[in-house]
Amino acid sequence: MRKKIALIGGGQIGQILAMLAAMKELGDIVILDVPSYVNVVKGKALDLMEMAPHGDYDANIIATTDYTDVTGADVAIITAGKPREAGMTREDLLNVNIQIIKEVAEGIKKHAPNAFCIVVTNPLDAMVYVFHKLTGFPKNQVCGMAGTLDTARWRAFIAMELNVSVADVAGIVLGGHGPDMVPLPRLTTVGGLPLTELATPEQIERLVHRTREAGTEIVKLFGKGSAFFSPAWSAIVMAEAYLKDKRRILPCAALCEGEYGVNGLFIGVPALISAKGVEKIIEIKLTDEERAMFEKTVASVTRTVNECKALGY
Ligand code: TXD
Repeated sequence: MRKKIALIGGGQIGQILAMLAAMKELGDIVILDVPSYVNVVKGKALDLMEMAPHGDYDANIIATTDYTDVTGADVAIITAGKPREAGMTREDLLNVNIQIIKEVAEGIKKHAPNAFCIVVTNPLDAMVYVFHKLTGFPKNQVCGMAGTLDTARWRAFIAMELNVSVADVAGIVLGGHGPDMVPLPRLTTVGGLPLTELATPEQIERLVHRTREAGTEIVKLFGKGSAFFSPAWSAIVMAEAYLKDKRRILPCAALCEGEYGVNGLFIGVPALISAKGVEKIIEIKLTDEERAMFEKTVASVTRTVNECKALGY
């Protein structure tokens, strides 16, 4: 029997998720959206069914408003919520998106209690905290997608700057999904060689800054709405790691209980993703400077999570 992928939200990211999940034959796909938009999403589902003959995949793709249709899903990717408009911070979305996450958590808890859940909705680190709290799912079953995207952006900018293949750029970005995320130049390599020897400190500083502001750079260009191709691919990489037990090490917003000195907070850390979900958080020693930056992003995420707590979550 095919696996079942529940996509909660069939907007910009949701539609690309559906296309990629189909093209990778991850399973059958159910896209759930609100009544006022579901006909559009039904159209997207049908369009993707009609793409199958040339896309060379077998998958049943439907759209619905009804959580009973996600019953037994193996994976749930949650993009339901509002995206940013130019001039907005991710935190400006909190009040509206927290209500949406509440509804989604109830639906998934009731109908797909075994799904590996990947939250994408912003403000990411706080929304995954709320989703986990409301579902009560084990911590390995819930994570947030941000670090995988932030790392993709970091790698892409380095490849563009040095004019080399992105395939040869390896690195990691830790911390919350915001302007104080922590790219780690010390641990970044290009063809196995240290970035710190291939780029000047000024170049690295520029790359760090561009990565931190990458989401905002795109929001400014769009005016309304945010990035969708790269976020979708990043979430699919995480879903695939789980479904195929690939044992990938990916930066994810995972629940830290002492790791990196963080307690009770979801924040971007290197995680081993396997058929067990977030099998473990991998800890490494940070330099004093890296630790100071990490503490700053922890403080930002703590502030946003405290806002959720003040609202009763
Ligand atoms: O790295 C990351 N985590 C992110 C996060 C990178 C980029 C964008 N990120 C956030 O993802 C963004 O700030 C938003 O909060 C979400 C989704 O972004 P997207 O661009 O896909 O937004 P859309 O196009 O508005 O799609 C959201 C869909 C839309 O179809 C709504 O009708 C639907 O969500 N929606 C719902 N679906 C189900 N249930 C409820 N309650 C609901 N409310 C809205």
